[in-house]
Amino acid sequence: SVSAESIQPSQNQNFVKKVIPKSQEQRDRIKRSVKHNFLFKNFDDEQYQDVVNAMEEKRVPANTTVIEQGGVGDFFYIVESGTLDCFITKDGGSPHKVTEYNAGGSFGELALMYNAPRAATIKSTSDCVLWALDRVTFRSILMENTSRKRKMYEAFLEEVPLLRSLEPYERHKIADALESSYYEDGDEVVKQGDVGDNFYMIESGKAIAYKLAEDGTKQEVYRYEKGGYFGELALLNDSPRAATVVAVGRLKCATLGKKAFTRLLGPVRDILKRNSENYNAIIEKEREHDQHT
Ligand code: 1OR
Repeated sequence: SVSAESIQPSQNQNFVKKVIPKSQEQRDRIKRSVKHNFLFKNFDDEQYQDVVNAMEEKRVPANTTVIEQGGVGDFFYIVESGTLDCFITKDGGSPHKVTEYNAGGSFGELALMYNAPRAATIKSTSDCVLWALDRVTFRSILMENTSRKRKMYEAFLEEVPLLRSLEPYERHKIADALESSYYEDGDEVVKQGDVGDNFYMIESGKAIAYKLAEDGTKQEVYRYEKGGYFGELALLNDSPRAATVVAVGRLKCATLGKKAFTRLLGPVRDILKRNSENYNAIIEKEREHDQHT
């Protein structure tokens, strides 16, 4: 299993930067490929240039094994185009598919981060254009960010009831994509009627959800505390925000964008849906209550 202790980022500050010459056209393609990849967020110009310089273009035909489970970790990969499947073989079992990748996806970071054997096999399902980043550059530049975030959110994500059924690795991927946001007492985090593009989990503090009736009266419908979540409905149903959520005291939320929400919370989609049916029950109850008073 993966342990955080084996990570020593930035041990290698004076490494000789690797430069593989590239055309402007290749640089443009890399830029498009990493645009939506969280691992490349918050890079300064120099870090970004160092990473782009070190990348190597690899064209692989369909049905090529790019990474073999148990093998030695040499490269981290970013997908420019094409599709790949990821398989895991447990002791004595047969390979089962755990995930897939397409343009903008990335894989192969674990063996480089933890000096561990490859945890999975990755095989192309169509012709692919990949950008490979060597181990030294990965460890020097990409790893610091990645391991910092995984560590920062690890304890919190373990405490979120919604995510309990996920594998540790699935929570790591969520950590990569999270951003924290802060609110003061009374701030509106989401507003009823707005378009929704984020999902929120409460890291600390409290919040209350209100529904606005047509006559302008506010009705409290839900209270949240640490480990609770909101903002999923608009993303699940492509609908406007169904309620306004307001911070009670200082509030800190871990947020996921819509794309990451869809991709990373797929495994708990059923739980999200099931829980959201409770909202209707709550609102029905309130309504009945109102009618009888
Ligand atoms: P790597 O360097 O070990 C194989 O090479 C890559 O497969 C690995 O890095 C990850 O980038 C990727 N568990 C471990 N590795 C995974 C997983 C995974 N999925 C993709 N990779 N699990 C599946 C989670 C959906 C956990 C299964 C228990």
